[in-house]
Amino acid sequence: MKRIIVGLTICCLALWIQTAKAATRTLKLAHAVSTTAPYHLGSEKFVQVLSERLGDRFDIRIFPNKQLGSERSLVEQLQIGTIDLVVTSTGPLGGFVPQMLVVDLPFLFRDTKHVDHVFEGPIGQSLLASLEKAGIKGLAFWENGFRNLTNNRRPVFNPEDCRGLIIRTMENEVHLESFRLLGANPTPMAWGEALTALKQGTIDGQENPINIIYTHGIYDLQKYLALTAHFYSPALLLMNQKTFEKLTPSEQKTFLEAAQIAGRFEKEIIRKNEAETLKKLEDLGMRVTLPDRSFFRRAMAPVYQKYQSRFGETLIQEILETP
Ligand code: EAX
Repeated sequence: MKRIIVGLTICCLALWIQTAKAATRTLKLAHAVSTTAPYHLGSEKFVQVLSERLGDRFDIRIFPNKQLGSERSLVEQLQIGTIDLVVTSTGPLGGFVPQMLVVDLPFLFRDTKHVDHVFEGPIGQSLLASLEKAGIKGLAFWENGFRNLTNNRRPVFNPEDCRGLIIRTMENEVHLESFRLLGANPTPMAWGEALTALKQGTIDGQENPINIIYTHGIYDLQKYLALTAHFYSPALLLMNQKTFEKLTPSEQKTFLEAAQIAGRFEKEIIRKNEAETLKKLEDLGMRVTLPDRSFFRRAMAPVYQKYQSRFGETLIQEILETP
């Protein structure tokens, strides 16, 4: 009799564990940068915070380094739900939600303090909300950083030095137009294709934040680095809207909080390492120039006239006037 009770208890326990395990929901998180880059470190932080707060209710599988595709492709897969979460720059997002292009305007953001005031305030919230009409839940703004220009042809001190350079840009019409105004020859491509093109020498240059230039070995492929900081490039942790809506209200709150915590962690990594990483790039042989950014700002300014009718002059003014 005792044996039967013990046997039954073991069976019930095994069944309970099986059921509990079955309740674990697997979610796929993807990004298109290396596993040493801040997006990846931020993704690991996000998973850690969720696990601390929700135990093993969710199994978040991270697919790094373009394993599941380029940033634009990852957002397309997110929309149809084959990927649940994506970390991406806003670069390709203008193709999904046109008003996101506003953040890609040249010299729109003064510094990281201005960036945080905009994206942690009502403007940031309204931009996140604008993603929902595309089936995308923006969990939080993270950071890619201020973008700088690299090339293999010449040191860059002013816009004239960019004339004729074949520069890869993200698939972003504001970025393309801005570089055309410098007299460069911009060509849009996904990040993976850009790395191949740099290796093959079919383009002269590219532009990216210091952390991307370092974590993707651009110092081995490009000689000159001009600290133009011509665009601020936000990043986002995105979730498929329907998958987010399937979460309980408490789980949704936890996902949003974990995204914010991981975003602050990711930004801090970028910002506290910027000076040290720049020094490493110089030690690795890159010749760094400090152009007068006002010349670039003036040369790129006409792009505002072209796009403010799209986003509304008010939004641009609100961003510029944010302290
Ligand atoms: O999001 O494509 C780019 O240049 C991005 O800055 C990079 O993939 C990180």
